[in-house]
Amino acid sequence: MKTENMACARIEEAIAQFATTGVLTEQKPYGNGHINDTFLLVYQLPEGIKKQYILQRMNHDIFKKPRELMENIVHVTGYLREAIIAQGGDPERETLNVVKTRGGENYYLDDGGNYWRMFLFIERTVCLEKVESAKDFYDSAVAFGNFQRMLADYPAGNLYETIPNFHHTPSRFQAFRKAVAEDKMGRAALVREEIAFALARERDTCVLTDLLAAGQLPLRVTHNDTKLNNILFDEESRKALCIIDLDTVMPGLSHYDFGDSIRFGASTGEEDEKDLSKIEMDLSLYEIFTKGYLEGCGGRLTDKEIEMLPMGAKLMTYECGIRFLADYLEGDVYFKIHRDGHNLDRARTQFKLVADMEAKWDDMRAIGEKYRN
Ligand code: ADP
Ligand code: GN1
Ligand code: MG
Repeated sequence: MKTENMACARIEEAIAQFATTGVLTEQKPYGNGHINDTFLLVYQLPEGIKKQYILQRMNHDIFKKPRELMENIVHVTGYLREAIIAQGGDPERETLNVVKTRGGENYYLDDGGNYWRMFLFIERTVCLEKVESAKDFYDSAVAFGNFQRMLADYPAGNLYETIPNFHHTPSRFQAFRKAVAEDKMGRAALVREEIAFALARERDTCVLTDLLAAGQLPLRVTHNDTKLNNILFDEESRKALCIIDLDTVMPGLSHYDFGDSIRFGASTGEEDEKDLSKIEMDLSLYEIFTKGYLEGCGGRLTDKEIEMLPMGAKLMTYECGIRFLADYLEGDVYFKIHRDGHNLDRARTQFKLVADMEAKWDDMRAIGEKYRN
């Protein structure tokens, strides 16, 4: 059996708990997520057939209540499954499928306090770290819009809030300010310019939450982590097939999903690009995503929601930037890093994008107007 870089000593014990079939032949770390530890498991079935699973050690530091989180996922995927079947789709490929433990539980808690879960591996798909064609991005927009539409009547009251105030930008700003004030690693002096950039935009942070509080924007069921690598494309047809990473499905604003997709996918470079001259917010990708997302939502977004989409893009990008920068200042305790200064590089791309959006603001607003009807 091939085992590369096993981060978790208890993985063998965890694997044995789940209701898999066949003989395990390979296990390896998988994907580029910043949060959970993800592994691909390959099993051999009779007659040369292979079956694959995704095993994840959930990030218990970040997700404090894994039982509630898994209940959310089981309920949401069950709901999506019905909708997919009703529209003649394939529920094993178009939504995540939780593999239960042999005892029928949604996850396994080992003696070391690690929470493990398993999904069917969705075969013959590609996962993109960067937009490769405008069509991919358009398809992802329709898929995230559809996700929103399919969950429009989901009883939001049944959802646990897996990370309180996840996209509450004013709270994120307070946390950022605290990280600057504490300066635990003595790094603040190295990033004065970035800190000043973030502090100068405090006034923006409460725009969306104020509109929500005033009843001018509706609360919906949202994904909240809609970056392009949280969607799987069918390898053959290249269609956006399945939305994954459902850990943060919670009540939220449509702007959170729209904005997070823009910050990641409409950028001309990767999230951690060191050469900032390569980073811009591509206006044509912004337009394509706006068109696709509104189509996918099926005309359900209100005029006010559409008017505020540019602010969604800017705030989600800004918020992610201050989260990366705060993590850099706190010693890289939240997002996985793969090199020194990784979180700082990430923060810088986000701020570059924010500045670019500010320069393109009138065009972004005009695009919203264009697709309003
Ligand atoms: P994180 O929260 O750490 O981002 P994800 O749930 O997004 O974790 O998983 C990390 C990566 O693993 C994804 O970007 C994708 O490449 C891959 N992945 C996750 N679930 C599946 C699945 N069911 N089938 C195929 N690939 C998957
Ligand atoms: C994390 O889990 P992943 O890698 O898809 C983070 C998002 C950030 C993103 C930045 C639960 O997403 O909020 O926008 O990194 N997820 C969580 O790349 O914090
Ligand atoms: Mg992910």
